[in-house]
Amino acid sequence: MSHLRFFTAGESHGKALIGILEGIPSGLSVSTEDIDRDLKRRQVGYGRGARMKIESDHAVILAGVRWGRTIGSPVALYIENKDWKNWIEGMSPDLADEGSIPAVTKPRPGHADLAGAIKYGQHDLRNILERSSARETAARVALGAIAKKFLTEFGISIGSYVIQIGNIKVKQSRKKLQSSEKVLLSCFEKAEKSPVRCLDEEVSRKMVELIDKVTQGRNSLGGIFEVFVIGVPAGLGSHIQWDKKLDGRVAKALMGIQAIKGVEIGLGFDMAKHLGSEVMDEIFYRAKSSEQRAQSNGSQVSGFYRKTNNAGGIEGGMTNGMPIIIRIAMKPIPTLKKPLRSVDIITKKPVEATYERSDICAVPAAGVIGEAMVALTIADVFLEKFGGDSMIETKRNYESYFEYIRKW
Ligand code: EPS
Repeated sequence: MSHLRFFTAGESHGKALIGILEGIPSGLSVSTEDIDRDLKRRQVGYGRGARMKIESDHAVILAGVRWGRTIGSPVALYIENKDWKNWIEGMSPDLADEGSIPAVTKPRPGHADLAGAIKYGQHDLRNILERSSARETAARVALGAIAKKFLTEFGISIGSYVIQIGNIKVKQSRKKLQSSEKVLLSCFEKAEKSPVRCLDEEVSRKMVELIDKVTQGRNSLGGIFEVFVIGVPAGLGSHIQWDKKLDGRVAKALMGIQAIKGVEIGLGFDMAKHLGSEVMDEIFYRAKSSEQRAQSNGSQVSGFYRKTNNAGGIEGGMTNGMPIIIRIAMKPIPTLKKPLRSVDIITKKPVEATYERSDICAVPAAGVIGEAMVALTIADVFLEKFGGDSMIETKRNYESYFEYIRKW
């Protein structure tokens, strides 16, 4: 991140999760309701385990916001872990509580357990699994909600929807999904009503059935979701250096979410099998009246336009003014009731891997986490381009660029 910085702290069954976000200009309206809305969206979703019945996530703002507005200092917040009351001695920072619960010694294949234990010299896997747990993503979603709020001030919105769980997938053509802001928003609205955040009602029903079946079989499921960004002006990110390219930055942010194994932008891997003439988004121009230009949003203000969006809104590491479309693959959750073979880290004898209470499928929640990571990344490149220590200053800089783009 070049303009924004953020950190999270906290263990899954510790007292709380903490998030700190630095770099948001002063004067942005922020309320706990804005944050809690996304925290709630992250918690629901068919396939979640018993833990979500215990938690009801709520952000408490500790710093950086006064009388409803940011003041330019780091925004700090915490989210209480309600389950902590069952772990007071087990997760205690006090030496006197050492040994109050047995050590976890049977690493779960696919989890951070074994590699983390070797790396950090730990003989109780709890010292690894507590932080590698996806519980941490609640703090990222809370910070991402602030980034979303910031982007909304510039007409930029972010959403997501699930397109696959296990082998059940939507049949919608990629072309249709990628070209229109209206289609994307309607997919999002449908997904918000689905128990699995899927854009198709019939497919949602089949996904729920599959989750039930897999729960019976004591197994777990992964899937695929898409995150989109609309209203972005052309010119965020840059072609001039590898680490300034927006596609790379977005992919890094998304790959940093627990269990994410792949990220595609636009047509992604499918592009490889096509001829160049089939997948490049041809360029057209339509002269616009000053009235039409005034009504256009950030992405459509110039006269240039495309009829397709195979690039997923990013060319040469920069936004091109089309919606940004990212497809993300999540592996099945590695914590399984069905015993998997492992080796005890103390005795070195073959054992069945530990079963820690877990989710069966967290793809619907992962979409909301993806939105947060994309929001933080886009807010970062936005501030890189427009700067500003106060919202007034950032808006002035943005509007001057907007005026400039109108002349294209
Ligand atoms: C997780 C295991 C489960 C999930 C957790 C991630 O927690 P527990 O072990 O307490 O049942 O519910 O996700 C969350 C708590 C959350 O808020 O998303 C894991 O091992 O990664």
